[in-house]
This record gives sequence, C-alpha cells and structure tokens, in this order.
Amino acid sequence: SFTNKSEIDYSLYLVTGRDLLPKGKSYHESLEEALDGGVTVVQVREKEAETGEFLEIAQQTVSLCAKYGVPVLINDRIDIALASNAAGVHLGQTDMPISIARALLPKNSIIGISCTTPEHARQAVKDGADYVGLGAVYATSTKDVTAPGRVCGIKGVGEMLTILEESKTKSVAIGGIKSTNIIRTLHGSATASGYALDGVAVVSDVVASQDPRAAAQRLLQLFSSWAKASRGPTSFSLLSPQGSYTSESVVKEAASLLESVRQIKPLVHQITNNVVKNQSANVTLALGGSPIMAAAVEEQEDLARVPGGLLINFGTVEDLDGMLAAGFHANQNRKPVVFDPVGVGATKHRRACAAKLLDKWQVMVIKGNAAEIGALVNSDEVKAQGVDSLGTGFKDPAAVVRLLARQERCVAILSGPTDYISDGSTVFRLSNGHALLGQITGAGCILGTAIATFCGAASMLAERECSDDESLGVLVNGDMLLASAAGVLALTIAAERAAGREDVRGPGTFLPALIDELALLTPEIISQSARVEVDTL
Ligand code: 3NM
Ligand code: MG
Repeated sequence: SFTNKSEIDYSLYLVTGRDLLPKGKSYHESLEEALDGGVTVVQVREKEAETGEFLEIAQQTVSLCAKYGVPVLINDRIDIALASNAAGVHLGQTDMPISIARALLPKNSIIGISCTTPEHARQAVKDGADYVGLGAVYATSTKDVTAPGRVCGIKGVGEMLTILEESKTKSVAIGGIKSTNIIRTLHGSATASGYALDGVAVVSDVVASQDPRAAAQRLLQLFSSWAKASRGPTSFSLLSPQGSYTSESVVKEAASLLESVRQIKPLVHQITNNVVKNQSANVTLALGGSPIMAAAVEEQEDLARVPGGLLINFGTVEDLDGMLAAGFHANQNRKPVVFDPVGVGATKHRRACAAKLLDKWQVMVIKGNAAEIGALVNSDEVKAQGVDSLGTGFKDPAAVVRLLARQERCVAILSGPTDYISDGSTVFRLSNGHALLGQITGAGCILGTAIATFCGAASMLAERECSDDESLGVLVNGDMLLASAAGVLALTIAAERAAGREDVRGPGTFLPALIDELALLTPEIISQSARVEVDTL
C-alpha cells in the first residue's frame, strides 16, 4: 500500500468502466494495457456489481496495479477498500462523509471527493480531502450528468481551482475528457496565478478504446507537454516565449512579420459581422493575406485544417454555432483564434454568448475597446453605449489588460488612443493611430482582422521553423504577443499615413486610402513610424 500520499501522481487517473469495454477485450487485458500506457492512478468504479463481485474485481485490480506501482482507489465503498487493501476511496457528494470515512480507513488512506460547484470545493477543503475530482467538465454519456448545473464547464473547473489554491488541494478534472480537449481543459481552467489541475480522469477515452495503451500514452504525453510548458513565472498565456522584449526588438520583429505575411499569404478565416465583411476581406488582402468569410458549422472542421488565422467577431451575434465549431477545430489544429467581442457589455445576450465561446474554446488573442474589455473583467469603470465605449478608459489600463490576459490565459488587447497589449506579464503600449479611425464603422473590426492576419502568419512561420514535433507548441506556435503588436502597428500606422494624404478629406475618403496604405506598407515604414513602449513585471 501507499504510505506517502503527497507523492501520488495524479497525471492520468483512470476510472474503470467494465460496461464500456470493446468486444473481445477483457477487463484485465484492457487495464494492463492502460497501465502499460502510463496510467498513474486507478479508481475501481462498479455501479451494478454485487458486493462479492465488486470485491473480487477490486482485489484483482489491486494486485495488477501493484506490479506497476499504481495506487488503487475504490468508488464509494469503504468496506471494499478495506477488504481489498486499496490505497483509499473516492466519494461522491451523497456518499459517506469524509470524516467518517477517515475514521474507518487506515491512517494515510487517500480520500477523494467529487465536486461540481464552488461550495463543494470549499467543503472538500474544510473536510481535508486529499484530492478532488472536478466535473463534469463536458457532457458525457458514461454517467448521467443531465441534471441542470451538473456540467460545470472549463470555467467552472477554474472557479473551483481558485478555491483549492490556498490549501494546494490536489485535483483532477473529469467528464468527457479526451485527447482532443485535454490541453484546452488544462490551460483554460488554470487560475490567474497559474494554479492548475494535477491531472485528468477519464473513463471512455481509455476503457472504450481497442488500444488502451495508445490512448493512455497519448493523454499522458499531452498532459506532460502541457505541464512542462506551463512551468515558470511568465507563462500565463504560453503564447509568448519566456524572453524579454524591448521596444526596439518589438518594432524590428513587427517589421519583419509584415514581410512574412506577404510571403506566406496566410489564410485568414473570419466569422464576422455583416457591417464589416467587405472591408475586413479587403484589409486582409491589402496586408497580403488571403481572406475567407465562412460561417457554416459544416465547413469548420475542413477549414481548420488549412493553416492560417481565425477571427471570431460577434458584432451582430449571428452564426454562434459556427463560431463554437470554428474555434474548437482551430484549437485542434493549433491555429490561432482571435476573438473580437464587439459590444459584449451592451446586452445580456452578448455576455452569455461570449461566456459560451470562451468556455468552449481556448482563445489566443482577445481584442476590445475599453467597454468590451471592462465587461470581460467585470469592471464597471468604463460605461458602454451600444458597441461604442464612452469616456477615456481605465485609471490603470495596463493592469486591466494584464488581468484579462491572466483570466483567459491569452493575449489581451485594449484598443484606444494608446493600445495596450499583454500576455499576463509583459505589457506593450503602442501609440500610433489617428482620430479618423473613430469616424468610420468597423475600425475595431478591421483591427481584429489585421491581428488575425499577423497571428496566422506568425504561427505558420513558427511551424515551418520547427524541426520536429517535439518543439511544437502545445496550444499554438509562434509568439502571439508579438504578432498582435505587429497587427496593431500595421493598421494604426497605415491609418496615420492615410489620414495625412492630401486627397483624404474625411471619413469617406479615409477608408479607401487606408486600404491603399495597408497595401503600400513596408517593413521600413513600420520601423520608422512605430511608437512602442514595453513594461515587464
Ligand atoms: N464522474 P468519461 S463524470 C465517473 O462528473 C464520472 O463526477 C463524473 O467518463 C462526475 O471520461 C464521470 O467517459 C464519467 O466522460 C467520466
Ligand atoms: Mg458515489
């Protein structure tokens, strides 16, 4: 048995499910292959078996797992745990209270409990649970989680992690976790200070597999690469390298990225609003990218396989299902997802849609004006009117973008007379632009387009430069902080130049001139005109 509880590795926690075994694979065979694939903890879960049968399965499991040095926990049943000499139990909210289980079991037994709500998590900490199972993260058919509030989502897991953080209570997430959503689950649930899950618990992804060894290996490999990438003090987003930036280096890289955009011609897939579709496509073309405006759910999986960037702009909040699917598939393919939550503070509906999107997929960049960013961080410092922001902004804009970046674990951009860009640690302040941008519709939207274009190029460039799969990023490749800055600089510098032209007499002549100046932009112009300041934590 296991005497040192603190050394238990929760990375890949297998919950058994005999009813899910594929035809022709025995329980023993499947379990042994899964252990061989790297499972680190096993919970025996038997909801139908009689006591005698449950005990027999538990005993077999304990002896097989002992060969692999893997601890076994028993679902619900203290008596079975005692009789099989298991390492402990896993309890549900309606099972034996932790204190009584603790009194009945040998000293050093492991006791874990399932939590769905922050209240459950608080109680688990109070009761001294050794670890908690957080979920259901996603809907699953393995267990009935159809009751309202029973699926907590990635954000729900994150809320519980903030409660566990102080006591450093160990945790795994459970419910619908697969190799296709594990990275997103781990990254998206980590707290603003980086407190994260200790592992993931799965049933069907391993148990229902014809090849449980490969299924376990895949999950463990993904978990490990995420855990490795997320270590370190400046890794809130994992979207920028842990290096330091200077204003010179940012300008130099931005200029060079323009060259890359023109060479690579990234596909920039945009699901955007009807007001700005045409000008967004033209901005993409002018920069050197290749626009596609495709919103149907059915085409998202195919489009996501084409490298480039994805922009989701919900200015008229249509195509929500297409947006959900697009971001999900982009995540699968490590394609950067740029989110422009137009007018998110304006209505309850928009807030709900944004929450849905941000829970479904991992965003790489969020861009908004003061009212939009304020709504996303629940600040009422800045008031909104429709999709426009009123007033000049925040007292401490740098702190606000840093906060949003940490909250969503992405790059956050606050646009305005000065644009603030942060990955949760570094903040860039960019001060190019022109007041005429405020007089045309969709200036913010085309800023999103420019950012997505540069992010697409940066990710494709980085992917080409990767010599092997090992050095590929877990979420996306390329430096999304720099790419975001490059996109903002390109648009704002082109705006300055357009506004300065003699033939531009107002907003009507400004827009076509802006498209021209984007097309005429060169790396040299960026180098000469960019105004960038860098703050590092
Ligand atoms: N407990 P799969 S969800 C056993 O939310 C279990 O407490 C859950 O199975 C909870 O990995 C669940 O196949 C089933 O989705 C997880
Ligand atoms: Mg139970």
